[in-house]
Amino acid sequence: MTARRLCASLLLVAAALAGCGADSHMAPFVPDTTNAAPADTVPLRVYGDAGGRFVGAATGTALTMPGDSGAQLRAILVRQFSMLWTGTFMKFDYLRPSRSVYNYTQADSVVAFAQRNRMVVRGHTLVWHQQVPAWVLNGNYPPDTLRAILEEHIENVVGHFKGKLAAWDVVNEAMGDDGNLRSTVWSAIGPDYIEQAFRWARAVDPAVPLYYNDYDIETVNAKSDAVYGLLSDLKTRGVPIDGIGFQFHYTAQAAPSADAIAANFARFAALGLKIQITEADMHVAVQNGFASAADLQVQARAYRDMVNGCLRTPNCNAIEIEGIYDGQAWVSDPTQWGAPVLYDTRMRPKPAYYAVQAALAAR
Ligand code: 9MR
Repeated sequence: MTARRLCASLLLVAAALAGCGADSHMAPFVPDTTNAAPADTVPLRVYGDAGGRFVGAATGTALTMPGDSGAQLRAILVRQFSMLWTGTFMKFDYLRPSRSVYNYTQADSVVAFAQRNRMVVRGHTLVWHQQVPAWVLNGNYPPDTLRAILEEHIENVVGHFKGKLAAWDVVNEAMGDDGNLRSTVWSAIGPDYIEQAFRWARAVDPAVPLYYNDYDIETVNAKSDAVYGLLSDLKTRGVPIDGIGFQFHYTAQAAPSADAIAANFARFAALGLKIQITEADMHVAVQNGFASAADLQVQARAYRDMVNGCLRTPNCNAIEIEGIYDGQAWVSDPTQWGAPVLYDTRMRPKPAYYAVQAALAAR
């Protein structure tokens, strides 16, 4: 057992050993993951639980992957994480092959898996400009009918999962990259479609926390200013919004500092919003599928800073990664970028894993 792992184990049984966590936090990231197995480490969810924060992952196809690989992936998922993200299974086109058909099979199996394993589920997402089915896009519906379609969707879906989710991403990526609201199929309903979506969701489930979720808003910038203005207005007018999700899709080299994250989070927290990190991935350059050891250290620091940004924000209650292992994670351009999450293609913990673990332990 390395000094670091001994230290982590001691933390599990004696959280009072505060200096132990601090040492882990200050030490350089351990690069020797070659022989490490997930069972050697204190699970991330243990540290998350101790700090009152969920640590989550996107399931991908982990629940159905066959053979030893599938079993290993599910073992990592259950052991390390306390929150699941359903990826595509709760998106509009997936749930609604036609106006009259609701297909809950896959999403229900993720929720059941989570319940069996003492995990919570983030619902994602009710209103998004992508993955809108052709029957909506090409339906040439007048605004009132489109409004009715969205309202009945939210009623049915939120009702189906009532009492079973820890969060709903009610509206996803409504803000354009230029800081103006996107023009989408849903904007034809009228400028109030965002607030109505929150109201319709709240009417069906009074308890589930309702989130706005977006990317490129993790630090103070023109887009986050615009989202701040939007959510500030919603809060002022009593629209039932509980939180904001920050996606955290970055190339590791360009990822923000903990200070920059915490400063931005603070202003949203001051609106009374809960905060979650919802889809984190930190891409690094890859050649023939491999990242350099130096880049994996940069990536580890980027993850550390992200976790610390959350830990410095009392309202930040979840850190979720968009994938479990590098063999199955979303990558914007796989020819140049990759290796974005905490476990490598052979399901071994990477420096980024240890960085997240150390940061959570040192909270
Ligand atoms: O990571 C998700 C990937 O598994 C899905 O195939 C893809 C299409 O459903 O969506 C990815 O998630 C997106 C998320 O829903 C919204 N933010 C951007 C994410 C990456 O495109």
